[in-house]
Amino acid sequence: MHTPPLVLTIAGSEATGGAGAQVDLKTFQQHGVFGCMALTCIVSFDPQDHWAHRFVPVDPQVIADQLEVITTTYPPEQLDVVKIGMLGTPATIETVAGVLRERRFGHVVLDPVLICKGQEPGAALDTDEALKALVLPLATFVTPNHFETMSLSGMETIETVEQLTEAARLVHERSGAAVLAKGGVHLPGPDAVDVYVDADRTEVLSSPKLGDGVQVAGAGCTLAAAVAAELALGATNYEAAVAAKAFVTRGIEARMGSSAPFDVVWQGA
Ligand code: PXL
Repeated sequence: MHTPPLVLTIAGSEATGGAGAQVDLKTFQQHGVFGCMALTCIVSFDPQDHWAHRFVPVDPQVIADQLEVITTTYPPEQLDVVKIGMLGTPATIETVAGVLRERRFGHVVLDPVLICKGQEPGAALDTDEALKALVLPLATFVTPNHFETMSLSGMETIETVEQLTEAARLVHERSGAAVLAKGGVHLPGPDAVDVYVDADRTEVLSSPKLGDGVQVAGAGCTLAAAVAAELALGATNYEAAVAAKAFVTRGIEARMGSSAPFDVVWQGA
């Protein structure tokens, strides 16, 4: 009998396979980790309307049903790591937060998806506020991108590594979680800089910017999923951050193009 580590993802479907739960499961498999999933919403980009997001939430009762059978099938000693991606509505957030309070996971990796590539910022403030109030305090590891780091820290500008570091510290103080704040392509200079902060250490992680300004979707989902997989394999938070960044960098180097206006990460690199 095989006994691989397990990870649960609570995330949305993105039909083309470039983001969301599809990316999570592929990333888990690639790490030799068994994945299970509670689906929160279904996103279909609209090719007739500039790939805008068409978003349909899953009924909160159906989300609760999925989480009930998953947590009953796999007891805490078997399933101790959860990754949280797109939740999408306050009702979904309340349902998920309720389950997280009941079933205490050792690791709660939160990718605080506030908006997706191409979406207008500020479209759903009540959802953002619910995520900050109900899920952020339960997270043990958070992976905000540039925009999300500004939103979670309250800082209005993040243009330097020092500002990104200060913001990551603020998010750590607010949440108690380990924070991997992603500067990505938003800070000037040749490197994609991320900052890792936990109670004991602050580290700047740099790698060369890739892609000549091409937008690559799914990097955030892949990063957080790789962090969760590494934690399930026994890594520390910091080790997981370093390994996940390397995994995403390889996946962006090997990215896949399509008729969509953005490329996607190849998790199989
Ligand atoms: O990349 C963020 C993201 C997460 N989850 C789903 C998405 C997206 C962006 O498109 O569709 C389901």
